[in-house]
Amino acid sequence: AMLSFEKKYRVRGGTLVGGDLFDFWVGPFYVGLFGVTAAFFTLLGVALIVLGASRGPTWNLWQISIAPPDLSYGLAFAPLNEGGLWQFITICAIGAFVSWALRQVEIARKLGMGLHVPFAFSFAILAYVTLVVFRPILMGAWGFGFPYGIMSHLDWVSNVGYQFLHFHYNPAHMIAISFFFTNALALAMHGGIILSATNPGKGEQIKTAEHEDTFFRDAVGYSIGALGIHRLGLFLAISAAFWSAVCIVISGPFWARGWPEWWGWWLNLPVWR
Ligand code: BCL
Ligand code: UQ2
Repeated sequence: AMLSFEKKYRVRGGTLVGGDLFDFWVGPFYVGLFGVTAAFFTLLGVALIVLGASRGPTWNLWQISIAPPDLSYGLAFAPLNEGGLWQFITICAIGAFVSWALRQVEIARKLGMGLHVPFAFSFAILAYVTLVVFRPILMGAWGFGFPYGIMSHLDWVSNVGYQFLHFHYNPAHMIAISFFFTNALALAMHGGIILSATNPGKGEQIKTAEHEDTFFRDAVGYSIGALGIHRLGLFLAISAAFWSAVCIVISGPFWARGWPEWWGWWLNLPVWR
């Protein structure tokens, strides 16, 4: 069923390409050209994953893994069974993610809204593309991408981490983690204050923005404000993804030794020497 306000907003236009061709809805979902391309890449990608699993040694969901080509293939196409599937699946994944972002743009344009959501999602895509395209290209082989599997991708993260001896010493990794944690703090504070203000005691009135401001001024001497907290949250979340992309793209292309050693610049400052 359609919600009472939905009909009013189901207007034509706002499409980037394709004009009116796919400008319609299926149930609650807006379609658009990019809905079609997103569905296409998703279905094809998932089918290729199932094909890869069928050629693998197990149907155990946790152990299924589709690996990138051996490093010896460099940046060439590999045979399907030797990483070629991974290459096609990667193309499908990027096709689906980018389609999804462009569909968000079309919906936002249709509604006359800002492009903040697709802008934010593009940072998640950036992190993914950095892992499976930019870094492998900079390193000279698709084999530097991570394998598509639940346990296998964890093994990859652990292995790559230990190749750099102690990944916690990667300065961009430090910044990324700090943004992730601060983001959790900010969302916990925000979710907490909103629920506390909208769930007053029995018989009491719902509390106002001034109550929220006053709570934080009493508690920590400062309130960032109702609009401010959303700007802060978006900034923290985007920064977390951005610095994640930075931390992995510099590991190898920029710094090929252990990360603890990178901090030699500090010990070598003239002040100490
Ligand atoms: Mg580390 C990376 C935190 C310990 C080695 N590490 C990361 C970062 C993050 C992090 C900063 C991963 C997030 C990310 O990239 O998001 N690491 C972290 C923390 C600790 C930690 C908090 C900790 O100890 C408390 N790391 C270690 C130890 C090392 C180590 C010391 C291993 C021994 N770490 C590494 C390595 C890497 C990281 C190696 C990385 O490569 C990774 C990183 O920075 O990657 C960029 C970005 C988000 C994405 C990539 C997701 C993209 C999503 C796409 C666009 C959409 C998906 C849609 C989906 C399929 C659809 C689902 C449909 C559903 C129905 C809804
Ligand atoms: C706030 C405010 C909100 C909020 C939150 C705050 C009324 C409803 C959570 C408090 C935020 C502060 C003090 C900034 C914290 C900074 C960091 C880096 C975590 O003031 O306005 O709106 O939800």
